[in-house]
Amino acid sequence: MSDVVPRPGVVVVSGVASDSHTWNLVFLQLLLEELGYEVVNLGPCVPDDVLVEECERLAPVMVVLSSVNGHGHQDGARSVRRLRASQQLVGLPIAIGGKLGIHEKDNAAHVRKLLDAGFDAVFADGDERVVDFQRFVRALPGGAPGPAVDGGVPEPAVDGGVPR
Ligand code: B12
Repeated sequence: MSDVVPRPGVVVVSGVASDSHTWNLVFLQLLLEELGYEVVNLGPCVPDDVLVEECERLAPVMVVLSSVNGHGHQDGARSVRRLRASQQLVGLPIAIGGKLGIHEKDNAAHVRKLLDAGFDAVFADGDERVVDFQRFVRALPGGAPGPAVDGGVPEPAVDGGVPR
């Protein structure tokens, strides 16, 4: 018997508009399903209009965007502004992660830009990013079963693990 406790609500997983990679999305879907969520995976290259429409229609408990092609810092900032412009989605937890740029040295700047644009959490690739993401999800209201690993929401890390 599975020990996954179902969580209420849907999580939307999506690739950003320019990004055609898909296994990152499959990975996130499986990870969130393991945490007990129902996941709607919109797939790669999702235009902002479609992302906003689907989120308004599905009323998810969280949106998770992923980008690995190096344009995440641009696509993500534009997408989250569009999501936040919707009255219905203003307070929705929205996270992004992956390879947000091309050079690791720019991660700190990309993370700051994406947080300023409206994300609740940003997980630039590096050690422990996935663990931090799991902590973030567990700490959400009605989050995954059991207490958060470290008892709270971590500060989104920047530049490969240096806390803000
Ligand atoms: C397979 C692949 C492709 C396939 C994709 C097929 C498919 N159906 O997905 C094809 C051939 C289509 C492709 C195309 C391109 N690719 Co490509 N691709 C890869 C490759 C080899 C593997 C990616 C993969 O599937 N990994 C497996 C998944 C599970 O892992 P992942 O994607 O790395 O995601 C992990 C993390 O990023 C993280 N993560 C991702 N999202 C999120 C979100 C959150 C919230 C969190 C917490 C974590 C997280 O968790 C995941 C698991 O650890 C990588 C190189 C590599 N070895 O990684 C290059 C790579 C991603 N591609 C790259 C590039 C540049 C491209 C192209 C732009 C090439 C081109 N000039 O055309 C195009 C993209 C075009 C576009 N419009 O997006 C670069 C990106 C460079 C960068 N960002 O610095 C890479 C890194 C290759 C390289 N070293 O240069 N690619």
